[in-house]
Amino acid sequence: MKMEMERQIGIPNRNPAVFVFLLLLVSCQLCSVVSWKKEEFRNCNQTPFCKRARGRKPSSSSFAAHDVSISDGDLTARLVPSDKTLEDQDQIQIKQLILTLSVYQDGILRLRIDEDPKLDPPKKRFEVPDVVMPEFLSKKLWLQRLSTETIGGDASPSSIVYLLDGYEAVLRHDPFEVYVRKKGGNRVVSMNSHGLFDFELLRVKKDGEDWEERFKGHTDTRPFGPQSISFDVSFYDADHVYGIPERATSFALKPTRGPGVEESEPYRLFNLDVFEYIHDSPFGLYGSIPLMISHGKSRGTSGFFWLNAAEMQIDVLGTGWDAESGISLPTSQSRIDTHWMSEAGIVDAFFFVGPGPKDVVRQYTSVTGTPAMPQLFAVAYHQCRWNYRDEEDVEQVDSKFDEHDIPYDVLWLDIEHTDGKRYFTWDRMLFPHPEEMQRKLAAKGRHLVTIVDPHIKRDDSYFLHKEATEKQYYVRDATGKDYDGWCWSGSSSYLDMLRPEIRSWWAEKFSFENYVGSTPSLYIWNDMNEPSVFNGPEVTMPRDALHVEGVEHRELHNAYGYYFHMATADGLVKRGDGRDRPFVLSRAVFAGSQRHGAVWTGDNSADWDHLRVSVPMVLTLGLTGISFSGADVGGFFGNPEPELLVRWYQLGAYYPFFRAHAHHDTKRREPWLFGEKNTERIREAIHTRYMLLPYFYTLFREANTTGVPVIRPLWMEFPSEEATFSNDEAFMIGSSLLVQGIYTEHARHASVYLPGKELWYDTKTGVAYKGGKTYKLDVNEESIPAFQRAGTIIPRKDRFRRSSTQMVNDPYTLVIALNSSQAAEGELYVDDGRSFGFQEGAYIHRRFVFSDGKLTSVNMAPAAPGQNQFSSECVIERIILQGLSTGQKSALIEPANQKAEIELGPLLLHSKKGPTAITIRKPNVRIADDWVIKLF
Ligand code: NBV
Repeated sequence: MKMEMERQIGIPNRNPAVFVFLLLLVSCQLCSVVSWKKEEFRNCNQTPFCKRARGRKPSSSSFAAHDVSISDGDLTARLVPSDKTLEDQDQIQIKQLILTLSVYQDGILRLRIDEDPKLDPPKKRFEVPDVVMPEFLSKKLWLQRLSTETIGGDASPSSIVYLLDGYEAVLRHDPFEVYVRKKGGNRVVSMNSHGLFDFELLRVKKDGEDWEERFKGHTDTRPFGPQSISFDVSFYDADHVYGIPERATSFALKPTRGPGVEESEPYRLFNLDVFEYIHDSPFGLYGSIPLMISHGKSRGTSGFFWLNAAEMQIDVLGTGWDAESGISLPTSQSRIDTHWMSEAGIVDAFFFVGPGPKDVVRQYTSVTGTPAMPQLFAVAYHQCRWNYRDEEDVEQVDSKFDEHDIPYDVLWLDIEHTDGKRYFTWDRMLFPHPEEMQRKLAAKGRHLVTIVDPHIKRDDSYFLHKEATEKQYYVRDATGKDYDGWCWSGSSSYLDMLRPEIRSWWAEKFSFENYVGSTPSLYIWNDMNEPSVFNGPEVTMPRDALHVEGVEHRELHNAYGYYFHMATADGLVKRGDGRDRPFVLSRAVFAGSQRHGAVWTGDNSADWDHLRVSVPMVLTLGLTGISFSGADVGGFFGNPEPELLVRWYQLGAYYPFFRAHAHHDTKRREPWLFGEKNTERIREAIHTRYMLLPYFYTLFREANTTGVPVIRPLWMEFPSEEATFSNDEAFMIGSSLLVQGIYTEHARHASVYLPGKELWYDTKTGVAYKGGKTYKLDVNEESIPAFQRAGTIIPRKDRFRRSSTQMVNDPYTLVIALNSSQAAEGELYVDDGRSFGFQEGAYIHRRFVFSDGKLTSVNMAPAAPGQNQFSSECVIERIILQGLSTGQKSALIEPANQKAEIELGPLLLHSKKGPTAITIRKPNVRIADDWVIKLF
């Protein structure tokens, strides 16, 4: 074990004293590898800004808006404290803030509050750059007019501006409050309705002032004193709130405070490397997206996003928490109140009016960008392990997949493939021929992913460290020296990824010339980018470390990994001829990460609870823009029982990102190691994913154009069905497929709620179930329940291949499930699967419509100049029709005027029993063409 530890952390063991010291230094890290050590992390009480903010009572101080006017198309005002506790006018003068309200297309209100530059703050507060899309800024509606009136029983006037047809934004002057409401009517989202707003101004230290904060032997110098911001946000007509990943907890967020609520920690947003995280906790994990979405039966959906990268804590307040405050808000509307607290930054908040769930995700992704369009291979199955030992191991695993007829697309190499955790290098003993290894995989259409972490080994002979030191590219510590922390590579430094020129420099490192041993089939994995620092406070970088222009790490912490991910993805775009789309998997997440690649939920454990919680985790990421995500299939820590592993494959086959991964201390668990029966089940699960690749890829394109995630909560498709609002177990893939996971051992039954009024067809048996009911269904170990919604058409590719690349020319199957009007619709999106040509219109996009007894293929691609640059000879080889009530016997294809074989028979290919369906055999119509198939 000790030897293993030394190898892992690269500790020099020649000098015993140094060894003991370093061992102690990393012991916290290694203990936490064993199990979650709660005490390694701060709770709210140990976090002064959180404790202070949580202790505030409604209306304990208030600010009033003065000099409200329109300037440069925005509404602006001065916020002046009307706080009785401020002793003299000087203090009132000093505490003034500037408020700006801007309105954007599609009903988006942006609220900014910052210090007044005229009052000479000691420095500029940090505003997170490169998250808001430049296109969004051009959608600003220039406000011209302001109307002022006194609303309801208010004592002070309000200024009202137009937001969207039927909606308006309101600024009440005293005490100041901002909200969005239906024109003259009900509220949607409000801020500071309870007067919890507070804004601590930066200060210059006076003699004798002690602002230092200490935690577990670490001291935070806090040179500008406390600088936190907090306020309350209310969501109206809301039954539940969701979002604010990343954590392992229920999908609908439970209240954290209030009468009758079991008081817990607030939801924490602080990117941390939490070892062996537990499956039900408000504690923040590797990523932070400060977007909360509310949903309710009576009105629909709304959202609130605070663009701020400092530590944030959010309380969801249980009904009645404000009983003694004397504040009266409209009682005709139900409400969920929340309390947002951040350590630093400014208020830069966005209100989204919805009113549907898909409207809110569209509005949010118009601000932060829609998910990148992945290459097709990345949507297929990935095989990972810490570590595939050497080239021989890689070759064997690769050939075993073929031997066992299991498709896979990507093999992954973890940190051990490098020369002493120096990224961009290879351990040449273990991987002497990396190019050849990649070429062999590529010959079967497969790809390799290598890991590149942000900790750079402080070794003078390491080219990256040498250059970064010379160019002064590292983050500095509070004293101004290059920050030196401990990670896998031993003593390490971290690049200041906030600086665009450092990101460009980093991107260059991925060119084929610079990354020796890389070839065009190699892609990248960014781990530890929270950043994880073994000997840092809470296993991360000290908050008083310094970035460019004196930005403190505390101000941008949650976005550090985002910039790292961005620079890496950029590197893959730029390498070679710049033709291929990048693929980069990141552990740390921030708002906008969806533009740079995929995300996974980190180091989960091989147990049933972690299998279960992976669904709300992935759903939450999807709801907050990150459509391309998944959990480690099998669980990272521990050894799954075969039954758990099989269930995990069956569920994971529906995660947008589908990868098996395991810790190096676990037993090998490639799909063929658990007996013939289990291999068969896993093969079947992976094959299901491959069959559905055309459907998934179409959904990825939908996410890329609209922001609507691939994996969706049921209420995104059935917004008025209350029974779906807190369903954590089932989910939709697109709008056509409902999947119910099995989360317990030896399950023989599953309780499944099928929403809506139409039928649902079991995808394995074809049995139809009427929507609007909960069913207790028999289940076996062969698969988990999945249902196709009546009224939909799903495109598939059913032929068995080694990898997605080899399926490119394969024919399609269309599975049609008719609704009660004997109609159905579905889409198919196809492009070359790898280049950026689709952005110039090089793609096929069809809508298939079945109605009046005929199936029509309609072109959805606009007549763009590049439209003809991509074509495909692929045809549809089979059409399966479920739910046809009349007895048509023939099919006629137009315009070719040809007949196609039609067959009435059992739905299942290999079974003579069960429900029947009509199959149109070999219509062989091209997916690129317009055609109609008439049944008669
Ligand atoms: O690089 C090693 C692992 C990796 O396999 C895992 O997926 C990451 O989440 N990494 C964390 C560091 C060590 C974890 C104990």
